[in-house]
Parts: sequence; structure tokens; C-alpha cells
Amino acid sequence: MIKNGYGKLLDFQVNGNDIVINYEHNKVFVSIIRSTIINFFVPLFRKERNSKAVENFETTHRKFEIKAIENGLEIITEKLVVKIFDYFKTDIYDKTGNLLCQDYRGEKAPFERRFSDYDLLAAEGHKTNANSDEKIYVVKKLEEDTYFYGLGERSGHLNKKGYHYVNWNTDNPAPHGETFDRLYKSIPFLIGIKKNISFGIFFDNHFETTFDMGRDNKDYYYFSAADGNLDYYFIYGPSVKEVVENYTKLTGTTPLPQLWTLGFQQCRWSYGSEARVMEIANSFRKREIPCDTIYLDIDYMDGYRVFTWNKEKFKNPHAMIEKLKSMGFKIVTIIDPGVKVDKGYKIYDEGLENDYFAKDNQGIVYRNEVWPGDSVYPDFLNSKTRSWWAKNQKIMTDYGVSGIWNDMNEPASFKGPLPDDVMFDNDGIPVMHKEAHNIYAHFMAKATYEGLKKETGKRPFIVTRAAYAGTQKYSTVWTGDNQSTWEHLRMSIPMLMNLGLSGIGFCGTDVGGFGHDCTSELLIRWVQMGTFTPLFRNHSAMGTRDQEPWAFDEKTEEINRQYIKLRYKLLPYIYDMMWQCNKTGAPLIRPLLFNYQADAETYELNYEFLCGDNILVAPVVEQGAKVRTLYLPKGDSWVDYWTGEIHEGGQYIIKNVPLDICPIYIKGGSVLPTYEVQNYVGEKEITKLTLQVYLTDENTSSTYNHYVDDGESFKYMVGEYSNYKIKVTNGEKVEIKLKVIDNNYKDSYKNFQFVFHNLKEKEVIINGETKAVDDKGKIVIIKP
Ligand code: MIG
Repeated sequence: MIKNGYGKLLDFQVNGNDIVINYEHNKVFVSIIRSTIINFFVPLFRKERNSKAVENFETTHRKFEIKAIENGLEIITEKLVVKIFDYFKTDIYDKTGNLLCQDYRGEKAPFERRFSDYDLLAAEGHKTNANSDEKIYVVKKLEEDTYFYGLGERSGHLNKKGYHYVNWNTDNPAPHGETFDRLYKSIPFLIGIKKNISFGIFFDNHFETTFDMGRDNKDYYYFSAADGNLDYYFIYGPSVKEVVENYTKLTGTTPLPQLWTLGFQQCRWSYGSEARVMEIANSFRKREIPCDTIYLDIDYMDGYRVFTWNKEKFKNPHAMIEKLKSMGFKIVTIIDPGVKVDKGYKIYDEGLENDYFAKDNQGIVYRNEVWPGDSVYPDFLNSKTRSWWAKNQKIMTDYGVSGIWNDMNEPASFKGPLPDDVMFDNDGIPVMHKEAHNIYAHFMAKATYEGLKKETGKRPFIVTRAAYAGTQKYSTVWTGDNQSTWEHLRMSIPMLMNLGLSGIGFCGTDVGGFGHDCTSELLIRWVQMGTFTPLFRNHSAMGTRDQEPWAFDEKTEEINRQYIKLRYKLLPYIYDMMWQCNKTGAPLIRPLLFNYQADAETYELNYEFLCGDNILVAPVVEQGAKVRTLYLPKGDSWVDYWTGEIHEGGQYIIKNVPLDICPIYIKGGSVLPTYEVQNYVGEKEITKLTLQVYLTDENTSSTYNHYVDDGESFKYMVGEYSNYKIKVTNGEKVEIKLKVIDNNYKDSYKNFQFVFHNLKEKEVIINGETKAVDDKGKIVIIKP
């Protein structure tokens, strides 16, 4: 529904994959993107589609039928039936006639919002109805048994039914709570499940948008925008997995990361001198707590001038970083968008001279204030600004920096928000801030990605705070300024799961919490959870108590070490899952429903998750907890990682959770590839892959794909990787087939070791040969 409405359907024309529908008051364009993806486009603001999320997406000619029906038309693809009527009312069915998504036929009727009998607030012009002045809105009928997910980074529960959210990238330093309707990222992608059928709606509009999942009125859900085009995709599953796969086909998947980025990372606002950085680095090595990465927060700079160093605190950054490299550490430095207004400062002068900054409506470079004081904002929507910014990365990589951390890119501003009419040149199609805001960070990340790629030739590592749909192509994200509270540990789990479902495969939270003082117990429980999240970074704010793994007591340190080591042991598994994520969009951290959609018991599990296909984690999220209740989904058996005990799926169990135990369950039949623990990636030459085989049910078989490459370059893109297929059949005997599918990575393993769990003295046959297991009855080594 839009301001002028549509009126009656007059006629329609078909042109390749596109259908143009003429209404009395408007034209609607429907495109058959795939048999499972339909795009609806009404050019209310710009004539052309103006997506910043979808790049280089090719469609070939699609097969579909179209026919006129009473008051409308019907489009039939291989998977969907789409009926479009007068007033652009649209109903979408699957091929067996299930109604998946139906436009609501009534008027929007928000709940009453009362102030007082004499409605002072309303008289003063305050809105009484949510979003009644939105320019565009689409209202869909809501059925009771519908569950919602996605929408990026959100506080609150996993299932988004009953929530109301706004997409407007926002840096709000107050402790994030369930009442927050907006955070740093805008990902207008909603997933629904209704009667075990899943679909997605991607509303590709980067103005301020709103999603309301039945909060306004239990009979409908809607999405709306302050301005821009109506441009949305209906994406069919029927599994959530396929919806996510299709969405990431459109917006891109997470690129394969460098292996070290999956190791442990230590951050702090700020390690502000070379001496302190070295002290931290030495501590990790001395204490044998694995760690790959140390971050430098804003204080490494000279007066917060981006691309500079405080040479008093860091006399010779290059030498320091070389030293750290020899110890196995990679350095990631923060780079904010705000450029200090300062004549004689190279970045400012260059930007000014070449017109790289955003301007006010009078054409004067716009100023606000951020960390460096008076600052200007690079116009990242401009390709020439991006090329310049990309080149600036060389300043950092020449010092030896391995990754870049982009903060404050909502963009944040200390002197009030940027006015709507701050102008971005946007390659000659000027846009106002209200159109640029939500995609600002996206283009900053893109520029950074391209710069790092060019300068290092390696897979870029970037962490960004703000993002839009599709930013996963360029950057990892973290969830900004959480607090060291139990509530925030809890909140982070559904938040990361929904980020994953929203295409962001590489994400994490500040482990231990950013603001506020952490406690030993909270850090332990947070590290246990972080072990299984893609970005595993401990970070805390200026002025808070120390939060490094050793900052509390020996027991806390020991448990930190134990879990961080577990992470390094699991690296090949986590890397496999990131490889899968790159191919299909399937996120590492995901809700149980992603793999067990037929089991509706999984739909509202907020505090447990799957780490890839094979590991279920139910972190302890309460202070002092002695037990943790958790659900094991139907359809598989589950092996308690700690005790080896086997549980049937489809039941709740209660697990004792002393401080050092985080409940971890391995899916029956799993093969988990593991490495020898290292203090950092590359410390040891890995010549042996250990395959942990979890045997449970008799007469079952399972397969696992293991991927390996050099872990840093782009050579895998020209085929330099190896891929192994492992098939396990658990019958009277245990039969293993280990096959090399692709064998183009020259430095691949020399040995494979199998570790059998629950073997029960069965005969083991590997690639047709009976193999002797060792005295523990468990280990076989072969050279293929
Ligand atoms: O206004 O760079 O979310 O991780 O340590 C605060 C200082 C700016 C906010 C980031 C946080 C970082 C901090 N930054």
C-alpha cells in the first residue's frame, strides 16, 4: 500500500522474466528471479531498482506460466503460484496449495495508545499510532502458528513474533535491552515459518524501514519505509536453510576467512602503548593460552587521526608488529570514518582537495564531532572516495597490520545526528543522508575490503559495527557495546543466531562484555559460549576492570585456557563450516530449527544453538547455575561431549554444570576433524588430521566433507584445495571410506588418525582393509 494506492488492475505485459502490471494509479513490476524468488518493484522514488545489497546477480530466463484470472493474474513457477489482484493485493501459494503469504485485506488498525483522558500528547502532535506517516507499507495477514526470525542484530528473543523493529543504524550507548527497537545494523530480511514451511521477505530499501510482527495488531504483520521504492523479494524455502541460501544468493555469502581469524582474539579499549601490548602478548605465550590476534583501539593514533600513530607510545610500530609476528600475533587496528579537521594532516587535506567528504545542503563540507573533535565524513557512496580509502589501507598494511576494525560507522556523531539533508555525491546521483545512512558502513567496509585485498593479496579481515544487507561479502561484524551482565550474555545468543540467519555468517559479541565490570564466573560462561561463535574476541571498555583470561584467579584462567584450547582443536571443523557458509550461506552459529525444522519444539529455543551441523551447545547463562535444562532435537542421537553418554533426541534433559562444564553434545554419527592444539595458527606444521568418529545408532551411515587449503590466500579460487569425503557405516563392523575428491592442495596432510567414540570392540575396516585399533581400542593411523 502506498500514498496514492493502486486502484484496479487494468492489464499486464510479459517481457522475459518481467511482468509489468498496469493499475489505475501505478505500475507494478514483478520479476521471476528464480522459481523460488519473486521480486515486486514499484518505482515510487527512483525509476530503476537501486539495490546496494544485490550486486552482480545474474538471472537467466525462467520458465513460468501466466494467465488472467478474475480481477487479476496468476503466475505459476516450478515452485510457486502467485496471484495478483486489484489494488496490488498479492497472495503466494506453494504448488500444493498452501497459502504462504497473503496481503491483508483490511485497513491497518493499530492498537490504541492511550495517554490520558485529555490527550495532551496527541494534542501536541505526538504520534498516537505507530508509524502512521510511513510512505510505503505492505501489510500481510498473520496467522497464529507463524514464527519469525532474521532481521539482523536484535535484542529480545529468537522468535520475533510480537516485536516491532526499526532499521536505522544507531549507536546508543545505553545498555541494550529488549525494548530497543534499533541497533547498529539494518538488515531488512524477515524469515517466517508456518506449518513447517518457511519463506523470507527481503525488503531491499535502505531508507529508515520498519518491521512489525503482529505487535501493532495480532491479525497482520507489516513492513514499511520512510521513503524510497517499494522493492521486495519473496523467497520460498520450504526449509529455512533454503530461504537463507536463496537470500545469500542474492546478497552474497561470507567469503572464506583466513584461518587465523578463527583463533582467539584479545582486545581492550585500549592497549595504549607498545609496552602494554608486549606485556599482553608475552602473557599469552608464557601462560600458554592460545591467541592469534591483538587489537589496537583508538588510543594508538595521534590525536585520533585515522591512519596515524602516536609515536610517543608506539615508537616504532613496524618493529613492534614484526616482533609480534615472530611470536605468532596478528595486529588489527581500529579505523573510524571521522577524519579530523586539521590543516596539514594529510588525510584531511587530501580529502578536502579531492572532494571526498559529504557536504551540507549548501555544498560546504559537513562537520560534526567524533573522537578527534571536529570531523568530516568521507562520502563512501562515491567510488573515488572508496578508491582513496582503499589506498589508505596501505598505510596500515605497510606497518604490518593484518586486519582493520571499522567502528563508529553508523555513522556516529557526538553533536547530534547528521541532518537528513547532508549530501552524498554517490557517483553523481546525489543522495541525502536519510538515504545514505543505513548503507554508509557497508561502503566503508567495501572500500576497506578492496584496499586490504589489493595491498596484502590475502583474504581481508575486517570487523564492522554498522552494516546493511549484504555487508557479509566484505566484513565480519561484532554486536557493539554490550555490558558485562548475565542479561547480555543471554541476549547475545538469539542475537547471533538471527544475525546468522540474516546472511551474516561471521559474527561475534564482545566476550566478557564491553561496558561494566566483568566477574570471574561471567567471563568463564561467556568464554564457553564464545568458543563456538565465529568471531571469538574478548573486549572491554575503558575504565572497566581487567578482563583478560588471567585477570581473575587461577581457576578462571585454567577454564579460559581449556576452552580456548578446545577452540584450536576444533579449528578444522569450524573452517569446514565457514567453507559451507561460503557456499550456501549456512551460518556457523544457528538455531536448532535450522537443522530440525520438522521438530517445532526447536522454534523458541533462545539459549542453545548449533555450531555447524554436528555440535549442539547449551551455554550456562545464569549466575550460580548448578544445572542446565536443554533440549535435544528429534531425529538424531546425541553424545555428551564430556561423558560419552548417549541420549535420544526429542527430549529435555538436565545437565549438571560445574563451572568448567559447558553442555556440549555431538550428533550421533558425526565425524569431527580436529587439529593438535597450537598457541596460534601456524605455530606447528599440521601434517596429521584427527577424525573423531562418534558412533551411536547401529545400522546407520553418515558422511562428512572436509576442506583444506593454505588458509590465507586466494589460490583456492583457482582450485588449490583438497577435499575429503569420509563415510562412516556403523553396522556389525564399522566401515570407513575416506576418499579424496579434490587433491590440489600440495601441503595437505600426510596422516589421518581416527578416534572412535563408543566403538564397542567392533572390527574397523578402512577403505576395505581391516585395521588394528590400539590398546585403548580406539586409534588407527593410516597413510592414504
Ligand atoms: O565511542 O573505540 O563499540 O568497541 O572500544 C566509543 C572505542 C567508541 C565503540 C566501540 C568499542 C570501542 C570504542 N568505541
